[in-house]
Amino acid sequence: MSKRKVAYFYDPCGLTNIAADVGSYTYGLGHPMKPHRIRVTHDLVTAYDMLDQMHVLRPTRATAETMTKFHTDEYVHFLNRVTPETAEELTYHGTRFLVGEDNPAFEGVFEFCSISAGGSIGAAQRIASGAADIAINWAGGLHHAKKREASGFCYINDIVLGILELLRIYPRVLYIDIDCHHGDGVEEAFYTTDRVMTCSFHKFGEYFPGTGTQEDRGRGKGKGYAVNVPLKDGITDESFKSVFEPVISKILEVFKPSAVVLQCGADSLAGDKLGCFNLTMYGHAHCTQFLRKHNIPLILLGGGGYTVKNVARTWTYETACALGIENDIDVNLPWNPYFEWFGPRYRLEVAENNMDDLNIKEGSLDKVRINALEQLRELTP
Ligand code: ZLS
Ligand code: CA
Ligand code: ZN
Repeated sequence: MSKRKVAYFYDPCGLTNIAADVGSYTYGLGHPMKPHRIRVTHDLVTAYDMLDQMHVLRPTRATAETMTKFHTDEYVHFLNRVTPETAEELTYHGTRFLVGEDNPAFEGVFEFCSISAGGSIGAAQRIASGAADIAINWAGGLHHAKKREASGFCYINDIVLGILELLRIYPRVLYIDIDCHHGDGVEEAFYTTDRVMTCSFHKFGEYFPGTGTQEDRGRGKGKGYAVNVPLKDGITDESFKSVFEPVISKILEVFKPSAVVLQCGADSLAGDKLGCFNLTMYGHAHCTQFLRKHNIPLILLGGGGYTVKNVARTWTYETACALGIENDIDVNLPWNPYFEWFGPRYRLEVAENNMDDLNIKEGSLDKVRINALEQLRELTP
């Protein structure tokens, strides 16, 4: 397999004036979203000696003005001034931009968003200029953020901002989302255009955010260009591949994207704290490998993922997949600053567990696959 030019975005200097990185931000004690996982991933990527095989770039932080390419001025302005102390006052004296405990006004929230969005915009620019074939931003992938509202741990939609940057150059962009949750914010942003196809695989049924049925297909010019693959608990590597491969192959055939953005949310892995799927690291990374093989400019983004050591394992392995060196990786973990977290086995893999795959009951996965392929067939030129 031929080499690819890989750009890897990582901010080593978060929380201005404190010697720390993007992993230093915290949503607060007991919150499942832990930016620290970005640092653990980075330390593992470093320990595997991958840094000198790619362009390691510090993202230019996205400014408030850049964020308004998608978000409203009022919302960005609010986010830029809110602090843990003023959150209540700002919220109840006007519009409710942050709702509930999912999206706290944590210390440095705006800075955190500017790093996440800056990385995804930078990735898009690096791809569009031809300087990279694959660009990676594990601090991105925050797919629930809306034009005028934070949602589901997401404040600024780095993905939408990255895709808008790609659309300056490319006629068509494909967005694929393998996070266990529905990619609602990205779907909504491009719901009425035929220049962006969105395809989300997600748990559906009594699960956040509750959207993403196969009847939701886009509107107007965008009709048919939103693809949803609703799944049930316990999906295995084999089941997932049996729907991912035919659906994505068909999309590549009918849509012919000029660039692909893959949101690699790691809460679809077995054993995730919030997720309910049963994918191993290999099943998850298969999506990256499958897209790399097609040789279309590719952006890899993070997203969910709440069992930190498994997130780090998988995004590290996927970084190796981007480089095409996954077969040379030693599955016995090298020494790294978080080595003891990875016991008792100290191995790279994420193993599956023994939960039932509810997708293979009553042919439900077959129905979902057939529906999606039928939708795509209608787009055939
Ligand atoms: O896709 O289910 C919900 C909304 C609620 C239940 C939880 N309460 C706190 C608010 C109201 C209906 N929210 C989900 C959001 C999941 C976002 C996934 C993001 C992504 O992976 C992309 C990054 C949810 N699930 C679990 C929690 N929230 C949750 C669990 C535990 C806690 C602690 C902190 C906060 C309040 C107590 C919280 C949220
Ligand atoms: Ca998804
Ligand atoms: Zn998620």
